[in-house]
Amino acid sequence: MKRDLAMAFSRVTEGAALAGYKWLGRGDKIAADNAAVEVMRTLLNQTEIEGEIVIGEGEIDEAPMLFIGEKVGLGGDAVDIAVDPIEGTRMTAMGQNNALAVLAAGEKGSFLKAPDMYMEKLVVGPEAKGCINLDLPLATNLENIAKALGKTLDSLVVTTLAKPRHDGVIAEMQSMGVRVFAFPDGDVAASILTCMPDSEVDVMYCIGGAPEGVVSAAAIRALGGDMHARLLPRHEVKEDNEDNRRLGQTEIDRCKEMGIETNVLLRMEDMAKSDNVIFAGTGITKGDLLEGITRKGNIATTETLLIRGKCRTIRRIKSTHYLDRKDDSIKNHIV
Ligand code: VTB
Repeated sequence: MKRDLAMAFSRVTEGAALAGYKWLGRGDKIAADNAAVEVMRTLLNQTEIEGEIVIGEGEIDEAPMLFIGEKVGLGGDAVDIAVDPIEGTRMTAMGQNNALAVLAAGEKGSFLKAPDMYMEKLVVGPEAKGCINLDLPLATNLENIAKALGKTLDSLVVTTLAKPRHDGVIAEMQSMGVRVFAFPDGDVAASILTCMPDSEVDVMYCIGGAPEGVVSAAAIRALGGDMHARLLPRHEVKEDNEDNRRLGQTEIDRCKEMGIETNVLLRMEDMAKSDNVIFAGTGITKGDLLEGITRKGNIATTETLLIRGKCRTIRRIKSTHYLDRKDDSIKNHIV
C-alpha cells in the first residue's frame, strides 16, 4: 500500500465528517449517517485504489451502510477497507462530544471479517502490551495492567461506555478504587486514547460494535498498543428474549459462514493482521481525541488523526475547507 494513500484517506474522512456535521444537533441520526456514507463512497471512488469494504456499519441499527463486499476506487493498489462513516450517529444527532468519521485500510486480508454485531473489548497502550487476557476476569486484568504501568489501582483510569449493560462492571471497577470515565458513546476514540501519550486514559473496556472494534484494532496496532476482544451474540448483550435470541442465532450462523466463532478470544493480530495499515479519523463534534468541526460562513476547519502503521507516524492535520468552491464535486453534500 503506497504511503501517499494516507493523505487520500484523510480526505475521505474529512469529507464524511463535513457531511455529518451538516446534520449536527438536528436529531436525525439516519440522515447524518446517510450523508456521511454517501460522501465517503463518492470520495473512495475518486481514490486510486482497487478497494473492497470488508467491514462496515449499519446492521445493528439498520442504518444505511457501505456494505460488506462493496468495491470502491478508481483502480490501483488492492486494499481492504473497514469503515465507520460516523462513529457516533447519535452523538452527532444530539450534538454530543466525541463523534468521528473513521476508516482503516490495509493490504488484502488485513482485517477480520465479521458481521456487524456486538464485541467485548479490552484495550491498553504500549506500556501494558502483552499483559492483558480477556479470558481472565476483568479485575485480574486491571491488577496486571496496573502492575505493568507501575501504578496503584486508585491511579488507574479506565474508559467505558455509559450503557446500562455496564452498570455492574462500572460499580465493580469503582469498588476496586479504579477511576472510570464513562463516555455516552464512541469506543473508537476511547480506545485510541489509551495509546496517546498526553492522555490520562490507561484502559478501555466495553461491549460495543464489532466494526468499531476492528477499526480500533488497526489504530491500536499502528500505535503499538494491545487489544483483546470477543464477538457476542445479541441475546447475551441485550435482553434475552425471543427476538434477540433469533437475531443472536443469525449472528452465530453468519460467523460460522465467515469461518469465525462467537465467544472466542480474538487478539489484536487476529483483527488487524498487518503493520501496513492506515487509520484516518476526523472529528465531527469536539472530543477528547480530536477537535470537532468549526464553521464560520462557508469556511470550515477539521482536525484529522492520520496514523501509518508501517513507520508508526502519527499526524494531526488541521484543514481549512472553502465550502463554496465551484469545482468541488461533493459540495452539495456538505454545504
Ligand atoms: C457501539 C459502540 C459505538 O455505539 O456500537 C454503540 O461501539 C452502540 O451501542 O462506539 P448500543 O447498541 O447499546 O446503543 C457507539 O457507542 C457509537 O457508534
